[in-house]
Amino acid sequence: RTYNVAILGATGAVGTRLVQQLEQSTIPVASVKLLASARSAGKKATFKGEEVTIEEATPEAFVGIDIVLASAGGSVSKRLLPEAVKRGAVCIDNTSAFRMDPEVPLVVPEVNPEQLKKHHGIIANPNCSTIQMVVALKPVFEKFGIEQVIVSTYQAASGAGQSALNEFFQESRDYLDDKEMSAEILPTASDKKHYPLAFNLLPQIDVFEDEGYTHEEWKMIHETKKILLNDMNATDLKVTATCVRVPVPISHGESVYVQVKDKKATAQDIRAAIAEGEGIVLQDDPSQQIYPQPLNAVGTRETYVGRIRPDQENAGAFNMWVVSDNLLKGAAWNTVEIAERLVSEDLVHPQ
Ligand code: A2P
Ligand code: 11C
Repeated sequence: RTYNVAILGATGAVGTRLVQQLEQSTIPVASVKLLASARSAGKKATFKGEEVTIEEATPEAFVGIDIVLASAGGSVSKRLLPEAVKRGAVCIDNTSAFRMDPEVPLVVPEVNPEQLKKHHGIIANPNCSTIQMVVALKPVFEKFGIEQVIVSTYQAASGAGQSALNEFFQESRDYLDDKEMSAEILPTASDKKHYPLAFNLLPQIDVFEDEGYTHEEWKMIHETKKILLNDMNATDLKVTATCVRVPVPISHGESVYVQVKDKKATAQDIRAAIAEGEGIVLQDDPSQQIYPQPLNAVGTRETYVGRIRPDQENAGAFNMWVVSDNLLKGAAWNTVEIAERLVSEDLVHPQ
């Protein structure tokens, strides 16, 4: 059979890539509908060489749609995805709107594909920084068990959307032209103060929550537990995070410190397990200065892992460096990959 697909937020940084990834996917697409705000209605885009007119996203727009790929912000998802489900669609949502709902599977296909069977119409795509970390950790978790993860992120500007990316480019030009930089979006549109990212580092992604953690850090902690242990508050896996925005356009980097349960595991064991992990490319050869870099990851679907080394003062603990395209594996590709699995396992319209 074939499927009618709608992309919600089709003009955004992730949305335009959802269109691309769907074009390249194995899904037999009967028709595609591109939805955005009223501001974009009437603009033109293309799908597989055919012109498609962008439409305003309304509840009626989902009539006849089988699969919705959504990336138009949390409030839009909260308002429109239940309407799409009512009209018979399965929705894969890139926002954080439904991720912590116990009824909603939070899925990375390489890590917990079994959760897809439990969906009731909405499947959540995790946060980009969580996705690449759990892809890298999955083979380590399976073979050696994990007690604790301590992660520091180096997150690209595009994680905050197309307008944040444009703001970062403008600041960079202004700085080099000796002009004053002006910031109106980053660190986050939802907070009061704004600072330039160009030639800077911003240790704030999203708004502040309890105990001085940002919401991005909170997501990395609780999403990781939900994906690996199916319990967002699991206590037998400790996770802590520091999330930093860096002046890089696309692809997040992460310094991941992992303490495994099997204290006999060596760095070579960890490297061998990661080398075989699904969706991972090992780039780890210090003698040849080979390690993952954001520039090289852009436009690819894989997660790159390198700099794997033991903590020399703590048996069973390892450092590694993880890089992935935040807009593809972190968002558009993970979403389309979920849709491919739903199609191949006949889970689009479960009985
Ligand atoms: P539009 O371009 O019409 O504003 P990004 O994540 O890059 O900021 O993109 C956000 C996406 O969400 C865009 O496609 C944007 O469309 C869309 N969007 C924003 N607000 C709404 C809304 N109220 N209804 C539908 N789509 C929206
Ligand atoms: C960022 N990780 O880099 C965020 C973007 O929960 O889907 C993705 C936010 C989310 O700003």
